[in-house]
Amino acid sequence: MRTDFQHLLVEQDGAVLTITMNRPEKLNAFNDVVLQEMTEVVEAVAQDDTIRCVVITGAGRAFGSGQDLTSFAQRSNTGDALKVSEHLTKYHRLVLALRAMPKPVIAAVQGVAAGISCNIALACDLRIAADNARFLEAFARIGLVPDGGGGFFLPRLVGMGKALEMSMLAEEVSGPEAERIGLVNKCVPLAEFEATTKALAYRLARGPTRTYALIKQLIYTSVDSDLETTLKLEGELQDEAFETADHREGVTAFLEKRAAQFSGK
Ligand code: LHQ
Repeated sequence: MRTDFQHLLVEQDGAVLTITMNRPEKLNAFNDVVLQEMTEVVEAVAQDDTIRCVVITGAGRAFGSGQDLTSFAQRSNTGDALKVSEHLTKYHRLVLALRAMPKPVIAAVQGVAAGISCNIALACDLRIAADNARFLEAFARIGLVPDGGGGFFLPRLVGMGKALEMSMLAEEVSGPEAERIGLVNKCVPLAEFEATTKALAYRLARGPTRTYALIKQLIYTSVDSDLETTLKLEGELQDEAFETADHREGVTAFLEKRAAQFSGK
């Protein structure tokens, strides 16, 4: 996988890959290059067995400020406007790749996460926030509906009432509040943010990776399914998990009263 990107920093340390959106002067707003580069990396990582956990974060004082509105406005002014739904299909490809990633993806959010950047964080499996985080479904401020899967993720994470409140009022939700309402898994003081993210990422990277992929499939499918269908899927996925080396290692380690050494296989 290449790592020489224009607007991303991509660093692999052991089995953890960190993708840092790197346009700090624009608060890491998504332009076409960021979107294309991010999609390229995310799709490549899915195929790379040496990577067992992915962290997505932002450089500077923000996670991301959403779609770059200057480049979008320029397009409209030059008559080069495209149908927005066509543009959104590129984001949809990224969102779907994140959800289908056969390993855990963490969004590490410090500073503002606005618009589609917020919803990219929601597409990740787990979210760590610093206490300076500001989650903003900014869309209604500019007369738009939440996109990038926001309309799907928000009610599933925080319930319909909060989802509507965040989308209609378009007010910032702080890191501590985001933890309270279930928008993020954990909010920590900014001074502990990097260490907490790292500890979680390395813990997951040492885990039973193939089983994590099956867990994602089970949980993500179940919220749109019924009990009987989910129980059937559970059986199929458990058959797969049962065959993994990590399952055998987990049981052996338990019986030998030692910590399991998972290989991700
Ligand atoms: C920006 C941006 C930005 C460009 C800050 N673009 N420069 C998808 C498909 C198609 C169409 C439309 O939408 C979408 C999805 C979306 O994501 S729509 C939502 C787009 N995002 C927004 O509406 C958020 C716009 N930004 C803001 O409201 C504020 O900048 C936030 C709340 C993010 C941060 O506020 P502050 O911390 O006060 O920072 P700031 O406003 O001073 O921004 C710093 C700089 O970053 C500033 O540039 P400057 O040259 O003045 O220093 C901003 O213009 C620039 N910037 N967001 N999205």
